[in-house]
Amino acid sequence: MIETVYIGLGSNLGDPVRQLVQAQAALAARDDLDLVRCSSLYRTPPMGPPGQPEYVNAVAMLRTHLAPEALLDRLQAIERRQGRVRSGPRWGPRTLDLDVLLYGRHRIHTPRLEVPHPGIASRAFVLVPLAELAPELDVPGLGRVSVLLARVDTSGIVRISP
Ligand code: A4P
Ligand code: MG
Repeated sequence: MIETVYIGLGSNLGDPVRQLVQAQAALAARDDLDLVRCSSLYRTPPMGPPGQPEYVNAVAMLRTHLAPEALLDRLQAIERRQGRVRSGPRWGPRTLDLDVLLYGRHRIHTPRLEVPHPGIASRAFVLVPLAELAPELDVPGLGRVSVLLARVDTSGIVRISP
């Protein structure tokens, strides 16, 4: 069964633009998934501990037959290859964060995965790039992306590349 999946990409350390471009290339290079489309990159104000650098965020649309946790394994391998160390504070700075935002219309609650990602509805840095790819998409349990986007504060988010 092939599913359409949306991945959130974020970085605020180690040249964030380069991190995201490299992550997109790593996704495109895999033969167990199809990178369909990527949003623009956006500069976004940090959510979390104060004083951290600005983030760069984007969303990628994939098609894959990988099961959700197998997909998460692949994403975490890419994070590790790009120097991600899981040691800092929650929501602290990171070289690369890859989140499974949506996996088809599935709702997943396991110790390793919450899908749809619990932050989707409240995070402008997710909704702005997601709306660029799929404004009409219905997020299971939450509603249409364009409607969710209209409810968040998008000030300070700047599109930095096509
Ligand atoms: N996990 C559960 N559900 C998922 C999912 N849907 N996708 C588990 C990916 N992982 C999921 O993740 C911790 C564990 O979450 C994983 O082992 C996985 O099994 P992590 O990446 O190690 O931890 P984290 O990212 O530090 O924590 P968290 O709570 O996921 O942080 P967020 O929510 O990713 O937030 N500000 C801006 N502007 N832009 C950002 O991108 N990102 C964060 C991190 C903070 N502030 C930000 C941004
Ligand atoms: Mg994460």
